[in-house]
Amino acid sequence: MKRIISSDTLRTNRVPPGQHLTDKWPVLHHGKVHTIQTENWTFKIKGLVEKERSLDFEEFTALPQIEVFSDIHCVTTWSRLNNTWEGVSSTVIKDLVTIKKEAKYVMVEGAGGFTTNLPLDDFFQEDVLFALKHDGQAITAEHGGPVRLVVPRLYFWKSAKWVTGLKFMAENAPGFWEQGGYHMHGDPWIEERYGGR
Ligand SMILES: Nc1nc2c(c(=O)[nH]1)N[C@H]1C(S)=C(S)[C@@H](COP(=O)(O)O)O[C@H]1N2
Ligand SMILES: [Mo]
Repeated sequence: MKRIISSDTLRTNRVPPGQHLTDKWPVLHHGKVHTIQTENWTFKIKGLVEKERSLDFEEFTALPQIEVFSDIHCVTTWSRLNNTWEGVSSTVIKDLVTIKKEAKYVMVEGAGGFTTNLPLDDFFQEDVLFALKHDGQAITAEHGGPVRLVVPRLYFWKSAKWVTGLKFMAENAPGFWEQGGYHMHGDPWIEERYGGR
């Protein structure tokens, strides 16, 4: 399996401004914990693609997988270093559908109507993945299993739990937390916490 070291883990100071370290892994989300049976799980790729596509859990987990070593930075100020993830690289999506050239953003969708928006430049970084495992164990329901997104270089609210699909878009649009005032981008190194594009 290809191993990717997220570039932020190579910084001399790995803790962004205004953050403090925790060894624990807090559970944070809006609403309830979704318990998803893998038999009922589907991943839908919609929006600005030549042909929409849907994969079931068996098809999704048969895709080539990578391992990513990364840090987590939550906007509520905790950071957790040294996480190892396994799953499907975001770049694999490019082999599954033809993305129209007008597409510049993606809305990631999670169970229960959760959404979060990302520029494609951020979404297709080499360390972004749809994680199936964390530190060798299947992602628990509390942490967004069976499949959650992980976007190591942005605040953790962009890492959608209980992922159910993607919608490619020409224009940026705010997702769930972004509609609630979180930043449209969310770079922890320049404290893109609340408000702003
Ligand atoms: N589906 C869904 N995903 C979500 C959220 C949510 O409310 N719903 N919250 C985000 C926020 S604000 C954070 S900090 C992380 C927390 O992930 P964790 O509970 O695994 O630590 O999930 C993110 N993904
Ligand atoms: Mo968060």
